[in-house]
Amino acid sequence: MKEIFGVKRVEYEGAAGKNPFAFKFYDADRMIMGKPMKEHLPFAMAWWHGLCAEGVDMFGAGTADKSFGAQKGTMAHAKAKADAGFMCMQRLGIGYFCFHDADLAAEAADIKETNRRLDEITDYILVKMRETGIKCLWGTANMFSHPRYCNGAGSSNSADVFAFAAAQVKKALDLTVKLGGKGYVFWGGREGYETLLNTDVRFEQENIASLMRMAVDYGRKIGFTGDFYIEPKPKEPMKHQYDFDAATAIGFLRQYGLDKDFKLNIEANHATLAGHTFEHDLRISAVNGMLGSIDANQGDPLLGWDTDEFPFDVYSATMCMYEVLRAGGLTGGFNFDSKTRRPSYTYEDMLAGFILGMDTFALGLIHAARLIEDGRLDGFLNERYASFNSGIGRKIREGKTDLSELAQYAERLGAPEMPGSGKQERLQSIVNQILFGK
Ligand code: XUL
Ligand code: CO
Repeated sequence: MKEIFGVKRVEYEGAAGKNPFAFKFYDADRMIMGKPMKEHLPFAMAWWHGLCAEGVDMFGAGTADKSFGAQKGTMAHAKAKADAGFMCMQRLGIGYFCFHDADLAAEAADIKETNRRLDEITDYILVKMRETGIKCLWGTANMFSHPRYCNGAGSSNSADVFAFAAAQVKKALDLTVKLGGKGYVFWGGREGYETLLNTDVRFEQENIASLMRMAVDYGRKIGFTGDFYIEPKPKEPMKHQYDFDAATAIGFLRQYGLDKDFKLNIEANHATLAGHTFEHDLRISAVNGMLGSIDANQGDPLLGWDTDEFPFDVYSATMCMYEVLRAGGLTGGFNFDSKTRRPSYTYEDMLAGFILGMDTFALGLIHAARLIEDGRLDGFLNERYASFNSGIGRKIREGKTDLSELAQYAERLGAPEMPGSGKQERLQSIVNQILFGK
């Protein structure tokens, strides 16, 4: 394939550089807290947004040409996309990719032919993986675009649709194992409902869990040793989605005994749609031992939908990396489930989007490490809960007291003093100092 990006390799040129096709902050080998940046930040390209998304929106056709010189829907096109994808990842030094089955090759009229196409394209991709050393972060099945999934996949009212979804999951797992993927994702795009008037919620949730259980059983049988992930999202396309946020997904996984095999894939824009910050959902996942992987994008606070922008919010990236570092890193990676804006339709724009996102996360990592090394935030946290280190506080923590003893203690006390200022403004000022001080 001929060069489409017009640059051989995007290199690190430093913060003062003016070259638009150079990293300003992502310096792959720079050591941060004892590890090179590239190990802290295993970046992945999302096949769908990178190679398939043409900028279509509710009001207009695509603006970007993702034919890559081939006729769309053909196997030649599937291969041209793979060529372009590997070229893009190589230019940027991105080590992983993520895919839906439907991203790799066009769906055929029957599943046998679809699967044959998927076998052919993954053979092709495997060769490119061996040539380049690029790996697969995770795979998944698209069980939300086709009209058959209008009522969901695992949550469909139709047993035949459920069976078809199961067949897709089985194949997507085969492909994930074939490509050596580290994870397998369930994003329940249409696993939810529009109105309770036509919905049996318990029935649907049981069926989703049983599809996931079957996926675990099959995956383990064929040698998949990685993590399964739920990617929570509260709404869009459905009005109510069952995997609302991290806490809801964790409750679901525990209820159905899936928590040993599953972790979470947290997407920034999904967390904000749920009314949380990105870092909230990361923290909830981490404290429950379920922080697996990240879909790195950002939303727009002025818009109420999933805009999937390349991340440029350094403050949010810092808070994200603060959570990731404190959690000891990810077992997965940072998948750019991000796309360029509709008016940014050139291949150069595509490269620029990744450069922006990678630089943003590099800055986040640098700042988060400084926040940890600075120690003032942690110091404050230790101090804040210090009343639990001894005396009655310690007894509470160790479960060695009860309501009667605590009531006697309270009577002796008369009234507790104020609990101590939260000092939020001082802490926020520390963050700004770390971000912008020299
Ligand atoms: C949709 C979304 C998906 C998942 C994979 O909002 O994020 O692309 O990441 O199915
Ligand atoms: Co996503």
